[in-house]
Amino acid sequence: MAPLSSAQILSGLERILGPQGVLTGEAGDLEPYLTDQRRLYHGRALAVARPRSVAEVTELLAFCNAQHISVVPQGGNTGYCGGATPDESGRQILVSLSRLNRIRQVDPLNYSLVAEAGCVLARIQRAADEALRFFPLSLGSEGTCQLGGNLSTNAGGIHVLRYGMMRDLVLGLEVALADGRLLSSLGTLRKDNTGYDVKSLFLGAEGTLGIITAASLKLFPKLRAFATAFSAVAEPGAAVALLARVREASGDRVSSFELIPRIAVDLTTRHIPGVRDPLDARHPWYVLCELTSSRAADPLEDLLEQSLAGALEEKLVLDAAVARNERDRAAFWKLRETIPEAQRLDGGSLKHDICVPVAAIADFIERGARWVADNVPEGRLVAYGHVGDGNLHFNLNQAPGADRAAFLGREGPVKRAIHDLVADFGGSFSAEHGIGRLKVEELERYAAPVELDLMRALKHALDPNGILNPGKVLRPA
Ligand code: FAD
Ligand code: 2HG
Ligand code: ZN
Repeated sequence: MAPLSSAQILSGLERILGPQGVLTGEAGDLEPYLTDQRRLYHGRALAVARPRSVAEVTELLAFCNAQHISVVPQGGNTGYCGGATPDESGRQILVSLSRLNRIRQVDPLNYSLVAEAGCVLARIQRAADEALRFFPLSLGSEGTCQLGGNLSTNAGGIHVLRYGMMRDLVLGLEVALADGRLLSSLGTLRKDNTGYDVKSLFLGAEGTLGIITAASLKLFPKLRAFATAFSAVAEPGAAVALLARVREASGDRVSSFELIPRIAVDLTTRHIPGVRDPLDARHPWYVLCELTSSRAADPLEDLLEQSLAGALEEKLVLDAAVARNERDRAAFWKLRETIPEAQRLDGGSLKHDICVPVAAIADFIERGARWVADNVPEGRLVAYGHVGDGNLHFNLNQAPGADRAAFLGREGPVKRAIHDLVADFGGSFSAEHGIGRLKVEELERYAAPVELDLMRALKHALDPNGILNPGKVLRPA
């Protein structure tokens, strides 16, 4: 079969999607789609396809599969691993799901919501809230990232401790397969043990096994009571001990527990307008802890204050500020959520999204920090994140006065040392951001051979022509 010319491919796309559904770059309109959010990759694409219906997605895939044309799905393009960026060939079709963005159903009695892949996460949260329900996935990028991207990266964020990751919030999926068939499994059942859990294959698959078009999601009771504290601790071990204590004392109402180092307070207060240090004195580490409940009258503030008072007495906590109103609470969260932006504004950074058992966090940070101090004089450690899940963003920022290119040039050996240390702890080199293009080699290094064989077999079974996001997660066969 002779390959189609570019003009033939474009006319095939226009036939399926209509002229409005295909961008070709003549007006420079492809640019925002071609660079990943961390600016690690810049790709090219023959066209951006913008389907508006599920039928358009399946037809598009049937066409691309028959013609052996690669497709790269893209949601909000906020991913951290270059998964949504096309390669440099200029032959791939980028499939933007942004126009497939209806909320199909909100069912408060069933505690479920059905939405299409292109829905922005914040819109799903709002729709749940309007129905007096709560959708727990929450990320710094929630105003931009889309459901399809959240599902395909199995996103984590700040509520995993209580509600789990994206995978845990899914009841059903609708997926367009490589050959154009539709897997329609959008049920909202809580129990369904009928054979293999096929839908789970697509969660965290980063667009390499199918294009997700919609999902049915779990909802929870709307949250009506909050207690939030910003506490100083001497070292990460104290944070972990505090978490265990507050979980017990509060009847397990902790929904977020984030570790923040002093350097992150310095970076955010310096670079982000309106961010202030909530405490008077400087301390080495902080914890942002939030308790929540669906009962407005739950005495969460009392529970939190009692726990903190005991911890202060025992010097487990050195100082603490409790949010007295929604403004305080928003200010604490702003400090936490803008750490990535402050890091970016401060210069080059090397990022490691790692996970170790919660109980091993302190030991890991101590060994990792020592290695960084001894081996990377041009970098400074900025280790923060979802400590309640054992997930740290063990990042390094360029030290003041260091040469950006020289610092970024250390990426390979730094990554190797940190990920090897993570492996020593039985941890994960990718806790919540996925593999994309960035971590293909890491997966090959750290995954068990049997696991890699199974992944390759699944990829071949579901995408025999290798058209779905090739080169992401797995090296092309
Ligand atoms: P994209 O970047 O567009 O795509 C991500 C991957 O999914 C790509 O491989 C793409 O091909 C694939 N994909 C997209 N849509 C589909 C679809 N419909 N079907 C099949 N494949 C698809 N992540 C966390 O987990 N936790 C955090 O706390 C967090 N905080 C962040 C904070 C900031 C400021 C930023 C910028 C990012 C953060 N992220 C976080 C990373 C990112 O927001 C998440 O990975 C998010 O889930 C990506 O969604 P997206 O729509 O932007 O996906
Ligand atoms: C967060 O938790 C995100 O803020 C981004 O996952 C982490 O930039 C990072 O390393
Ligand atoms: Zn994170």
